[in-house]
This record gives sequence, structure tokens and C-alpha cells, in this order.
Amino acid sequence: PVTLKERLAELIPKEIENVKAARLEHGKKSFGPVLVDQLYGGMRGLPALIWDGSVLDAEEGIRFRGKTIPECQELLPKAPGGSEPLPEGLFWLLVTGEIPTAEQVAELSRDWAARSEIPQFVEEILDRCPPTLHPMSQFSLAVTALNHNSAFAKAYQSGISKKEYWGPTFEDSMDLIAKLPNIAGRIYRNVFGQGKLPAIDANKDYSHNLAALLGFGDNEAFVELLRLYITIHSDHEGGNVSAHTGKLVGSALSDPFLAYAAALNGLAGPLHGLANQEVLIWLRKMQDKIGEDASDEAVKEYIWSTLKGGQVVPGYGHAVLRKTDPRYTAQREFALKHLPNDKLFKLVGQIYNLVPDILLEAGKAKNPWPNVDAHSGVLLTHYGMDQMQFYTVLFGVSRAFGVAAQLIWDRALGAPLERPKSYSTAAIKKMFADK
Ligand code: FAM
Repeated sequence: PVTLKERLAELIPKEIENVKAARLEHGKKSFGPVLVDQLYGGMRGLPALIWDGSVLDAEEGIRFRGKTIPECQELLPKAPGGSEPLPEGLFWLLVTGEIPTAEQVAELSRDWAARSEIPQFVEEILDRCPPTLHPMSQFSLAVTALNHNSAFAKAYQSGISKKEYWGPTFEDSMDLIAKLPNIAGRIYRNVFGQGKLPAIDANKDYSHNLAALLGFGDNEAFVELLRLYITIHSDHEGGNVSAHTGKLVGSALSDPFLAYAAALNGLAGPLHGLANQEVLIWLRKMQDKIGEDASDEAVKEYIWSTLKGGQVVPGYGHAVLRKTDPRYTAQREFALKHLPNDKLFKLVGQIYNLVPDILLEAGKAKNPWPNVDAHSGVLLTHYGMDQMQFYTVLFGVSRAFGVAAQLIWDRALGAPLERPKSYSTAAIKKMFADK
């Protein structure tokens, strides 16, 4: 089939059987002990969720349906003349586990362009936001308001059967992804005074249209950057704050707009998606303090002063990864190809040579290596997008791909309401009193 929905309809019954068989055979087996420390420690490493779309290896980083980032760059369809994967293809891969054809990807581009308009009242909500309201708060407001036209909410009210949940969830998820460029573009132009939004071009791919709405449609290198950016930021297993929030809220049968708005509020935290903004602010402050071509010694001193001030080095460390993030490496390679002499890029490289040793010496961080956020802002700044408060919105456009794919499969497989058990410290003490 050319359309994703038709292909999904073929895959769902097989996957329902597959899950049934896995549960029948392994359902009563144990993963081993749960440590009390895991209850207090942010559930780090606790096996708790199922998501087939992407899996993270602590050493190697993310794989999307078993494919590494370089493999996705090689295998997924590209735009004519382009060399980065089209995020449309990544979405197809996340949803089906299959590499799509150029025709299937083109159909997704067309479909998203056709669904891209946002209701006038959502435009008005955005236009009324004070420019001092953080772009992520505006983003989350607008996505929440899209629930006004949710196919799932409507179908639920008219008594849809459980077996049919995935259909309207799919429609909402496609609408959600399709409408994000118009929301992001409007926020960007409102907050940073960039004039009126152009119309979506039904013959162009998603990233091209997003770039055009942001005012960068004529810059082919920026469009290529967005294709890579959306692809690598789309998904990072099921347990990170944004992906898990989307899944959790979706499990209450809140529609995909409500679930994704909740995910965005998590992405807006500085330990998660806001870190890309924090990295740029930190780099700029560093340049202000020690100059643009500072020596290693001066940079080291600045890094230590951050740590001694009780702050984190943004863009470094990770809850699960233990090596350099392959999403960092992919962006570094993009920079080597397109902007090798950029001063800020050189600073990012210099920091890479210094921070890990310092974090190791400081002795706290379990992972001293850079994550995705250490590099993205530098690339955007190079092309003239230097409004760092906007960076997490681009992360938010991208992460919708992973969360949407997850919501569709959760409803197709009948995932139940999430409800883990919480304990009091008194209960823990009593439970282990004589042990
Ligand atoms: N700079 C300074 N200290 C750090 C650090 C960093 N980059 N990374 C970890 N630590 C500290 C951490 O604060 C903790 O200190 P306390 O014991 O005093 O609380 C200690 O090292 C152990 O932490 P961990 O077990 O290594 O990390 P966690 O799993 O608790 O937290 C992160 C993971 C990502 C929140 C943490 O590494 C961090 O704060 N990094 C900087 C912010 C950042 O870049 N976040 C973006 C992560 C990203 F990939 C994303 O979600 N987009």
C-alpha cells in the first residue's frame, strides 16, 4: 500500500497475535529484583514499559527499529538533491518497522501538507500570548487547544468500540504532526517579530515547509539540517520524560493532542529538552567572559566555575547513555561538512576535549560524555536562528514523531491505564525491619 494507514491496518492483527504469544510464553517470568534505591532514584533502569519503535543501548545509543542513525541516513529516502533522511521516512519506519519507498514518503509529505492548517481560534490564542511567554508554553497551549477537533475524543463520546481506537488515534496523530510547523512558525514570527507566515507548499516535504514558515525556506543547507534534526530528535526509547509522559497521559485515553501537550511540558524542563537552549546560553556567557578564542586553560576554569557554582554543565551527561551520544556525532559530522570554520563549532569541539575529564575528576556524573543538546544550538545559530528560547520548540516538533507512533500502537494493542504503585518511607522501613 502507498498509505501508512493501509499498511498499519495490515500489520496490527499480526502484532496483536505476536504480543499475545509473547505474554503467553513469558508473561509470568521475572526481570529480577527491584531495589529500594530505584524507587527513590527516579526509577533509573527499572524495566517498566514496552515500546518497539526505538531502543537505547547504554554504550551505542539509539536504534530506530533496530537501525542506527548512520544506517537511517543511508537507507531512508532523501529529497531530490538532498543527502539527509526525510523525517517522513523515519515516521514510517517508527510506525511499521519497515523502510518506506520514495512513493510512500511522498504520499506522507502530501498528506501532512493537506492537514497542516490550524484553526483560527488557535492562531488567535497564539497571537494573544505576550512575547515574554516562553515559546514552549505557547507551544503547549496551542497543542492542548487542538483537542477541540480531536477525532478520538469525538469517536469516544459517540461510543466507539475499543478495537477501533487506533483509527481516530492515527488521524489525530497525523493531524498533530502536520499542524506543528504552522504552530511553531507562528510562535517564532510572533515572538521574534519576523513578519507574516507564508502558506504551506503542498509539493514540498515537511522539513522544507517548516523551514519556510520559520523564514529559512531559501536556505537548502538549513532545510537539510532540519531533516537530520527532526530524524535524530524524534524518539529515544519509551522511558524519557517526554515520551513517557505522552504514553502515560494517553493511557487515560486523553486524545493525542492532550497527551502530546503534556509531553511538551516535560520536554520544556532544563534537564530534558530545554538543555539545548541552556547550552547556547552557557556558551554565549562563556564567550562574554573569556573571549571568542579562549585558551584551554581559560575554558577549563570556566567549566570548573560552573560546577563549583552548583550548576550542571548543560549538554553533558545522560540518565541512560554511557558514551558519546550518536546524535551528537551525527550533528558534528554535519558541522564538519557544512560549517567547519564556524567559531562556535570550534568552541563546541574544544569543550568536548575538556569537559569529560573535568566531569570525571569532579567524580559525580555517571556519564561524562556529550548528549544531543550539546550540539544542536550551534548548528541553528550558524544559519541565523540565534533565538535560543526557540530551540526546544524544534525539539518538540521532532519528538511528536516518536510519541505519535507510540500512541497509535498503544491504542492498537489495547495498552491499559498506567498505574504503578507508590510507597511511603515508613512502609519501606517497616517492610525491611527484620531483614
Ligand atoms: N554537569 C554536572 N553535574 C552532573 C552532570 C553534568 N552535566 N551530569 C550529571 N551530573 C551530576 C548530577 O547532577 C548528580 O549530582 P548529585 O548527586 O549531586 O545529584 C550526579 O552527577 C549523578 O547524576 P547521574 O546519575 O550521572 O545523572 P542523572 O541520571 O541523575 O541525570 C541528566 C541525567 C541528563 C539529568 C544529567 O546528566 C544532567 O543534568 N545533565 C545536564 C543537563 C542536560 O544536558 N540534559 C539533557 C539530557 C538530554 F539528553 C535530553 O534529555 N535531551
